[in-house]
Amino acid sequence: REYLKYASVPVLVKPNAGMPIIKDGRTVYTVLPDEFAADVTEMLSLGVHAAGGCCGTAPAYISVLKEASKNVIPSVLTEKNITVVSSYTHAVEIGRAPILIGERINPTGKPAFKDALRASDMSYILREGISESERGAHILDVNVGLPEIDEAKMLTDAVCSLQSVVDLPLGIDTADTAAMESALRVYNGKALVNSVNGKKESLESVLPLVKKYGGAVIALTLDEGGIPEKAEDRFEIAKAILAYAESLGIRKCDIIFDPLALTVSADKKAAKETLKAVRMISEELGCKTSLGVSNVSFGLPMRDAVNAAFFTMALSSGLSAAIMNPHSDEMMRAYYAFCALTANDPDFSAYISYAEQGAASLSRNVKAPACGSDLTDAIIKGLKESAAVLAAEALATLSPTEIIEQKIIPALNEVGTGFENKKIYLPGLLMSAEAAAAAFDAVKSAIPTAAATKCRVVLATVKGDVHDIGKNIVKLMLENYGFAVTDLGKDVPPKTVVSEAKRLGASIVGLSALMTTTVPAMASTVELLRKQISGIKVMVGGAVLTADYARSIGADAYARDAMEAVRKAEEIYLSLSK
Ligand code: B1M
Repeated sequence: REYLKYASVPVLVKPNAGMPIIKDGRTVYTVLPDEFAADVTEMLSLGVHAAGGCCGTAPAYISVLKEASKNVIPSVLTEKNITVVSSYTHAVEIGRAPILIGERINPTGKPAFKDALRASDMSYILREGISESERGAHILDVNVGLPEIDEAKMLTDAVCSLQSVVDLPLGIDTADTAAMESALRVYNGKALVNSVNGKKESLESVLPLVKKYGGAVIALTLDEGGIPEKAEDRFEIAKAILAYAESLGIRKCDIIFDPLALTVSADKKAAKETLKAVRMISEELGCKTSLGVSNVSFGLPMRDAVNAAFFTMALSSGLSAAIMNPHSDEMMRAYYAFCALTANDPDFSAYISYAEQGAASLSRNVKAPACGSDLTDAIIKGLKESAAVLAAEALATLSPTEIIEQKIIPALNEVGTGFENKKIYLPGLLMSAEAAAAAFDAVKSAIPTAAATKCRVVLATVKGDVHDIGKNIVKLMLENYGFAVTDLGKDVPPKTVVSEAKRLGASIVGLSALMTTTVPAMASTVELLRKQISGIKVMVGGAVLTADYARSIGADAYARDAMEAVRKAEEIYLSLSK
């Protein structure tokens, strides 16, 4: 129902035969053909345009579905005419409640940001993005233009990194169309393109990209003649841009006009003309509007006060979105008050929450709540460089093992829970894993290495499983206690474990598995080891394992954590030396 409400394109469904479950070591599906056909036929009746079957369905499912749905009349596709931009996981509609576009990822007038760009310091950009999102921005404008850097590369890297740690849609803000195209190619979702204007060159270079990659575009009402003084003339430029965009097949709802806020101290009528243009474009042209609000106050003291007043006036004139600084309390107050007064915040919950908790309350768009120490927080937020620096700093007060146990593992547990509860998605999980690995690398070097005087251990994460952070910690601890360790890596087939253990003459094989779905691969690896290497000792571990399960698959030892892995390996080593 939700998809159909918004989609102007055909909706196709291809469901599984239910959720998979593991039974006797095999993946099985519990929904039967009749039940499957009934559910999918209902979806077709609601307006889904085509359907099929994915995992767990067999030809019988499709035959029954075909028969059950034969009288459903295919629905007619309708144009929904809503302005939406989206990230990988979230859509933001422009044109209902006013939308805040965070302006802070922009080097203009910020020497520290410029230095960060010159040093390719992505953490700086990620921190800005996270903090804007914590302050309540709905979309993040991303501008990394600096003459002396490769803007296409920097913009593309910034978009890739930001969309992994923040789930807000991004505005791709550049005057360089090569950079724009490169960033649009990697963008996951429907971007806000910032911007096109009425000049022929801009129309002909930007709008084809919007058509090709999809997106909503901010269109500035200026052309070869500059910015017209009068609202009526800006309105004419808007009409011309719209006509050109429509001739390329871009939908009217995907053009958001920015009639340009000019500096009021230089021209006292500037604000009034802009507000008039906002009204004309929204009422007469029926299009959405946006403004870079803060331009209005250049040259004046107490700029935030002027900005906030102008922002409120623009919202009253029909403004749909503003590019603004979410860290400005005056702007945020104006925004929440406006929403409360115009029934855009019907139960006043956003207003009251802002009033009660201020900045702290506005973490709703961040992929995970802030928590614990800075290192823990950096890992949760997926800030790789910061995590490495903070881990190295933490060595001043904590031992490497304490950092791993008290900071890194709790952060990963928090991220894992967020992932399970669908508050964090896979890109976020990956960024956090990378940040954890960077922190781990930073503390690793502080652990003294011992000479390998004990027996050889071959370690592997089992086939089908790519989780190796825990196994890497186990490796480090075993080495630290004098074992000679060969790490076969992750996703290792049973045959490779056996052949390498044989080739290296290992006394102990250590296997790690983190998922219920890969535990059977651990059982088959143990089975093969038992068949092919007599006397080999097997130790297993990983979050999903239990001592009982370890026994049931014939392992010699189970270890809950890395320290226990060392103790169990020492017991085995002593028993072998006797
Ligand atoms: Co994924 N993941 N993950 N993941 N991931 C889990 C395991 C999960 C529990 C998250 C969740 O849903 N809550 C879930 C598994 C559910 C289940 O089966 N019960 C899950 C899933 C579903 C997935 C994917 C399928 C997601 C997807 O694609 N839709 C996918 C699977 C890919 C695959 O393997 N085929 C996936 C991918 C990933 C990343 C790549 C993003 C990343 C891994 C990066 C990497 O390892 N290089 C990742 C991460 C980071 C996690 C969580 C968040 C953290 C795992 C971790 O590193 N923990 C995890 C949730 C969680 O565990 N809280 C989760 C810290 C580590 C130190 O602990 O590994 O347990 P651990 O190791 C401990 C002990 O267990 C023990 O000692 C270690 C140190 O104390 N130990 C041993 C471990 N091995 C041992 C071996 C021994 C002895 C002790 O002897 C040899």
